[in-house]
Amino acid sequence: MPSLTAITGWSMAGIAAIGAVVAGDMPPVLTNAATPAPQMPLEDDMGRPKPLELPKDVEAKLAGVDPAKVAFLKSGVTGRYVEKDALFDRIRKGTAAEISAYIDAMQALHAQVEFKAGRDLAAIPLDTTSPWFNAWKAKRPASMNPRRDAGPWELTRYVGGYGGGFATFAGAPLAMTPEDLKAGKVDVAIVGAPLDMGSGWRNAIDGPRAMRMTGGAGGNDMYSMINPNAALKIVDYGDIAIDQNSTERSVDHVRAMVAEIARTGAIPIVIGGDHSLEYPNVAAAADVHGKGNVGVVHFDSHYDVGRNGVHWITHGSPVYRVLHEGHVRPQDYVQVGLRARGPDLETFGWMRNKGMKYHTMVEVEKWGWEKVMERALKEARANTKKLWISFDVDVLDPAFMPGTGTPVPGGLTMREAQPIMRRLCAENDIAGIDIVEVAPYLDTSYKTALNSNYLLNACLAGIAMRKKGLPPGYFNPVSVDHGPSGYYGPKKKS
Ligand SMILES: [Mn+2]
Repeated sequence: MPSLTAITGWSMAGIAAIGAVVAGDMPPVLTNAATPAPQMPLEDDMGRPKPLELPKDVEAKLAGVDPAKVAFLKSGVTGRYVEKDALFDRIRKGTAAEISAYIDAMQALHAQVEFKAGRDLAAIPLDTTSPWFNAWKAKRPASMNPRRDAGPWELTRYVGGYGGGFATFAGAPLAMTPEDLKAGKVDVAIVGAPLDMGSGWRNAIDGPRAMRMTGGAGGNDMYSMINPNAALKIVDYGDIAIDQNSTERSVDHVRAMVAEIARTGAIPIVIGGDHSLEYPNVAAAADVHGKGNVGVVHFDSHYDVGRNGVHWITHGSPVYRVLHEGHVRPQDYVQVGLRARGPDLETFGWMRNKGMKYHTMVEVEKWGWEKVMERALKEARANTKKLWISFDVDVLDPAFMPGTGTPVPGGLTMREAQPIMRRLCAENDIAGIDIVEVAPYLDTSYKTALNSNYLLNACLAGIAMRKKGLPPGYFNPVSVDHGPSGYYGPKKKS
């Protein structure tokens, strides 16, 4: 049994530390070790009911009430249904009969909410007699396909530009098997994963389709003057099969397919699909490169460390699953752009105590994007051998990214997102990338898919910059400045 301090989760020192942060005395570089974090309950107590202490006068008022009902109040489970001050007020003002009826009502409610064997489904049943049980993910054997040589093949008919054939990610040629990736010495395989059950507001199923149909992912990056399509061997690896009625059934196949790409030496870039994908994606990277060898930069307006949900995996809980299963060490997780309603103070404390790094829009508001970006880049470089970038497009402001299931105002601009993506890819050994929560039909314009493709282009340019050995923060001198007048001061060697 944990101590009471551990259960209530807060010490005075912890509250004082929060107070100092609120007062604005935070140094520009803050490490979790340097500022005391609030004391945290054990992981399994997160979000669970905590015992409720009754004030003396409330306890006195309950003197004649059935002790089992008083014990129910003290267990703290009523916290889900009524704030404690409202509960105390009701008891102070109520007659004995009213108080008794009030507690009866809460107990009746509680009996409906929690799982009850015999009444509730403990698992979602599947029809195991279906002749199609695994057909959705069963691959056709090579001997049933037309004969061809292994390697990527072009889907364009013409030599100039791209288009005129079939739409692919970044206008890249197609590959279908690991043998194609190996034969083509492929650097980057972009694959769709139209998973769409992990979010309450749908359409991420069309993310891959919209990004293939819209331009922006391929071609020259003016910042580096590198054309990733020329500098890298990029392919479109098709879509990964998804059971559209079950996230739980889909994630293991996604994990196997992402690992299949990574084992050939190609970098998998997964186009979602909802953010449940971060779990199988990062797990796949850890399968291939080893647990603890992969760090993650998680771009999102949401923290995605959801726990205690009914479903094993949703788009609100992939980070928790990755950490809980030990694929990534908490100190190797860097979150950027948080600004939604959660996490609450208790969960912030949990994240800090774990050693996770988070960069909220509050931090950006106080210190400016440039400083926060440099700090996140430094943490990404310091932490890991390999880096996975999980980019939930809702990290961007809805002005730039309206087509996403859970938009939150006050987000990043494209001018902030492109440089950090280019640099992360240029400065790290990339294990893989996902770009998720693109739900194009929630956007009456084409900018959601366009901006997502430009972010993909920034990643591809960054990967190409690293291949060419260009230094951190490199800009091409020709595109950065029109001539030798020295207007911006003495020229630096770049
Ligand atoms: Mn997310």
